[in-house]
Amino acid sequence: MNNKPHNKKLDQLESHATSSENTRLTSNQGLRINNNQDSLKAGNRGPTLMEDFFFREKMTHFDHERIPERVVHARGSGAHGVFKLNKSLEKYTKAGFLTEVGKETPVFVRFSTVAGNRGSTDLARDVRGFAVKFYTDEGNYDLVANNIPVFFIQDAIKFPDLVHAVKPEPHNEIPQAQSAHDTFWDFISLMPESMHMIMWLMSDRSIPRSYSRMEGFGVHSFKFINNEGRMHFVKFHFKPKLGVHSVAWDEAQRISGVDPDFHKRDLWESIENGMFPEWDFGVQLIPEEDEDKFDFDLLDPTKIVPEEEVPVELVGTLTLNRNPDNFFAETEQIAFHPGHIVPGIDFSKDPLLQGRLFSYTDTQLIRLGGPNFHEIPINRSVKTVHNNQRDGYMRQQINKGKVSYEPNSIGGGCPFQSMMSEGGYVSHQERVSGPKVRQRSESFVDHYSQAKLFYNSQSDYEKMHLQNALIFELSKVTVPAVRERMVGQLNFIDKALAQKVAAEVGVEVKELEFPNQSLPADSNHQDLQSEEREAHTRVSGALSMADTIKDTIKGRKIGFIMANGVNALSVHDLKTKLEGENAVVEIIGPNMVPVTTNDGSMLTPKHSITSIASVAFDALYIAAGEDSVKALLTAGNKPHVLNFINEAYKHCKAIYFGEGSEPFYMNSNVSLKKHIDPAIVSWEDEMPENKFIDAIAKHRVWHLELERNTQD
Ligand code: HDE
Repeated sequence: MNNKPHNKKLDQLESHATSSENTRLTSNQGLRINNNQDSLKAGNRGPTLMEDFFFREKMTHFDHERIPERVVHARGSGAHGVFKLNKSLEKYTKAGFLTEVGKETPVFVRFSTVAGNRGSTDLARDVRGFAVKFYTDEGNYDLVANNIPVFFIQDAIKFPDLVHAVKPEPHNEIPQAQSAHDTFWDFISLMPESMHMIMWLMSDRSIPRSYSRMEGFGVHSFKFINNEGRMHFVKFHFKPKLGVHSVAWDEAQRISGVDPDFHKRDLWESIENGMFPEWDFGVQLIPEEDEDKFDFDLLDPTKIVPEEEVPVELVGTLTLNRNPDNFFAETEQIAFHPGHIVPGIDFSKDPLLQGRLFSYTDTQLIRLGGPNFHEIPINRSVKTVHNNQRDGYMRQQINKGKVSYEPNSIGGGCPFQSMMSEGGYVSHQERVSGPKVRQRSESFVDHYSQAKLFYNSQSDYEKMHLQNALIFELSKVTVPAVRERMVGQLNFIDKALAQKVAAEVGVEVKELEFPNQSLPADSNHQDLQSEEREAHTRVSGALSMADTIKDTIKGRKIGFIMANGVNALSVHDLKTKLEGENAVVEIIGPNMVPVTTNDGSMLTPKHSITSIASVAFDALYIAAGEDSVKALLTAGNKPHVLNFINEAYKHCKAIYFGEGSEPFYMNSNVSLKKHIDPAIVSWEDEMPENKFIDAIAKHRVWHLELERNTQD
């Protein structure tokens, strides 16, 4: 623990940490316990006595171990880290952690899926939460973000409907952690405003390779306020240093069986191995006077501000460098809230954000059991807390004195309010007026242009994946009318896409008309969805993952398949080279017995060929050595090895055939198209190790997916 990073927050947490090393067992009252094996009975075959206080205490505590899981984002993984500011934003905000260059602010980040239960798979097709708690010197600031920059709905009042629709259906609690069912698509097909989000959700963004390879977005427009009181709208971004990468849908489904903790494990292991996940933190800044400059409303959370129109300015680095000591105490008990704010940052009138400002405290009250959740160690601010709030369940603070009100004279008037110049939070003054109405602004009505912008901006293979995802999901919808309505929605986005999906899900493409009940009565919403908007052919490079590939193999996991007699030198050389570039090498043997190499040395497998699958790796090496290959070709091993190779091939991964492994190359699907495939490397290639590394750095050869998966 001593070589682990330290900061103000971690030191504060340390004072709550305990370890049982070299201690004696006690009751919760500190009493030493003499027997933890048998309950107190009337005779050794007799009934248990009521008097057994230790049994009762132990069992009662156990009976109460569970708290309700989060209503959404129940499944999560978290880590500690640090946010470092590289460029001052003083011109725009007075937030201390964003103005002092070089300043390091402790953070805790929790990633999550949204729909599934706490025990569901990491690889669900779903949005990912990306919630960051900054423990700043001015109090906690929470940026409760997602890996998708827009949301399904425009008004918070629709959130319970959305969540009810996506969660397992209430009569039979099926399906778990999946949007592919009737109620979700019924709701979505009736909510044109969700179409932009649906494009993102059906893209591979919703099946990330790891948490460290996804973007984070604040979604709403927030406000920055500087020392002069000037306001800018701001959109927050986290961009992963490793690029944005995803897995294939077929692969995601396999991983859910092979390793449902795939993302949790990856995050944990990367940090334990010192390969700290890192993101650039960036902002898009829009001066107050430019609010109406766009062809969408900045307050509408179903819209992005295209990076071509307002570039993302990178100003800081987020690094996760320490795993929690205890999952429940930290990752589970952390309580985020978009309303945890610091001077220099403020909320916009986005009606989704406004509703969130109510929901998050409310949900913690039931989940964490009362109003003192801010006192749980992981939630404590590093700035000491003083106010007149008192008592309630599980109060930790011991407030001295007899004054718990304000104004007071007995307590010397303490605690004092702070002026703005002393760091007191003052809401940005904005003139707001209007009739009391339940209405949607006309400026929120264009639901398809940005859905189309996203679709247009995808590469061919990304479009194909998106289309296949829609086909997969809608094929699970049992009500034909819902499939048909959904296809009608797609028709507003891309006619060819709608046609393809319709043909596969067995419905016709029909023209849709939608009443939009929330608009003012005199609006003609059909006009607002103008033909011209639907027809545009704009693209935005930043929306395609294909454009984010970085030249690095850091953190990639390479499986070395081998058996006795493997060529020790080849294995050693390749392993050294890959690890030199910060990749992770894991040995896969026929079983868990150490492998004896051709020079007599031993290599210990991390996995056996029957206990893991190629989906757990980014690339494969079929290790050189005739004897090793011969052993892998025996009846017990061959089908497993071939399965590894064929699956990796299907998922467009890099595969390196070491010397002697020709029979595998010839017997697998690889033999069919090797000549055109830069990610298939063999002993015959020039500088095969470099070629292998280059191929891994490109992530996948998705553009060859059709060739790899069609046999002609
Ligand atoms: Fe959340 N959301 N949300 N959300 N959200 C919760 O709070 C809610 C929304 C997000 O790791 C809940 O503590 C409403 C957008 C994350 O602990 C709850 C609306 C974005 C997490 C809640 C939204 C998010 C949550 C459930 C629409 C991206 C996990 C448990 C008005 C900007 C935080 C909890 C963690 C969690 C409400 C929409 C992100 C119920 C009402 C948009 C990352 O309070």
